[in-house]
Amino acid sequence: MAEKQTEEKKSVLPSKSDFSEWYNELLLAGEIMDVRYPVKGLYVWFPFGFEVRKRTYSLIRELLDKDHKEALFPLLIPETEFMKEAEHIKGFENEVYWVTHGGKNELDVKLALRPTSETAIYPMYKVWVRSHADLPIKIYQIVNTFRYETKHTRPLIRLREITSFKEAHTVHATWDEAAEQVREATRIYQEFYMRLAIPTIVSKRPEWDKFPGADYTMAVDTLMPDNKTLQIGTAHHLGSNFAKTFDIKYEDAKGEQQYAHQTCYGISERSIAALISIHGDDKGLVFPPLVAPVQVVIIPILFGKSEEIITACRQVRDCLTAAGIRTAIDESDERPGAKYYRWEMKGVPLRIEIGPRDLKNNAATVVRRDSGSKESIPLGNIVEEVNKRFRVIHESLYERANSSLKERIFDCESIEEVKDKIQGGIARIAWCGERECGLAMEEAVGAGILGIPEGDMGSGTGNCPVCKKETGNMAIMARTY
Ligand code: A5A
Ligand code: ZN
Repeated sequence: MAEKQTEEKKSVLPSKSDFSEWYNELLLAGEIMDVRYPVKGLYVWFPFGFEVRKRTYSLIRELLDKDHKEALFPLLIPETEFMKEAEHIKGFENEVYWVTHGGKNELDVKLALRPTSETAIYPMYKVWVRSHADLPIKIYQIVNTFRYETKHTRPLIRLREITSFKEAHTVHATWDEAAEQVREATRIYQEFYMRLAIPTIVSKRPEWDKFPGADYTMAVDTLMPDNKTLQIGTAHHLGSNFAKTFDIKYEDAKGEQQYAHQTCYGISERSIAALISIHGDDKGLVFPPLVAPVQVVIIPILFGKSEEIITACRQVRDCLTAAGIRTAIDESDERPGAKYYRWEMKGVPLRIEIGPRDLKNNAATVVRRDSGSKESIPLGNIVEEVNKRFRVIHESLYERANSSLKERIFDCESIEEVKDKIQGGIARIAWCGERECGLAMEEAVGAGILGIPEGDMGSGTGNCPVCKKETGNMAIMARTY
């Protein structure tokens, strides 16, 4: 009977090959998000999901805190400020929620719920920036933002309330310094995603797809299991566009007034969408040890008299906990199989089983969540053995994700080939870089150009499929979220 119930439970999660169904079910079964909140595009973090968020965001905080300061600006932006930067307005006006009333009174000046915070932060930067000695300024905040998205909303991926918007806003003396900061931002994001074992591609967005008000946009993308790319971070060079509208000036060494140069860069809970989608499997969540809420679960294997085994399990738990390893012990009355199932769903990287035979050998059995592989390890060395496996698990998760990405990048020579290949991932094709050719390519393919990637992936030789000119630039195209 117990066996049968477990079997039935196992069928809750659809196979990952049916990605969309699998993703939706996993959010609930893995207790990440509850999608039943009665407003479209707004979702609820379960405590377990929120813990994943907390651990994930502590990684980005750690990276930023090296030379950024965390601050907090208001959620409400007066219409008068919001309407200052023409390009920015054009980009966001259809996505803004407006607060028009205070109680029954109509407000004199409408207030926007921030869709992003340039227009909340930069009026303050105008006051804060005085001299070149005040620069650079590097501030970030982690907040909720609101976007009235009209495309299909999806938990963690396209939200109307983005709950975990990490946005950094920097101010520099020169355009070149700001450009260096944009490079630094993409390096930080790549490092962040490395720690989540997620492979990324960095590319410069085509000029028609840049952030409203920016000189240019660099984007970080990853490839999801359903062969569509997800933009999981962006860094924008704002030039002095906002500095001019918000009058952000500094006095240079010669005593002359200069407009400042700015950047901003952001990520959201899409990072967690990528984390669970890329590593998860048919049994549920799979977490890299760095972010797993529970890193090790200990399951006592009991036959009859069990005192000794329970004691050994608790000793191991205490030992691992003392070493800073997040450890749980499952002493419930369920059968081991049911326990395995539950902790596998939760993505726990390592399971330790201790039964009579293990104890006799002064050993434990460890099972890796990512590969299912089983080994016997000596109890004497448990902390070291566990930490060693954490490193191996992290590396193999990254390797597996990275080969899966590489296998789904296809070199193409014609539009027809691109159309065919993007069903299976990312198409790489020569592009002269001209706007007209790029737009024609997007139109013909029915999908976007992500950009010309950094590094080797962005260079090669070929002819632009539209104007036929020879070029050394390779662009990547994909179906996107
Ligand atoms: N101020 C800058 C940083 C900005 O707003 N940039 S952005 O519009 O590109 O957003 C930053 C990142 O947030 C995007 O790269 C994307 O990963 C994420 N994002 C944007 N809209 C989102 C939405 N509706 N739901 C979830 N994530 C979103
Ligand atoms: Zn061309």
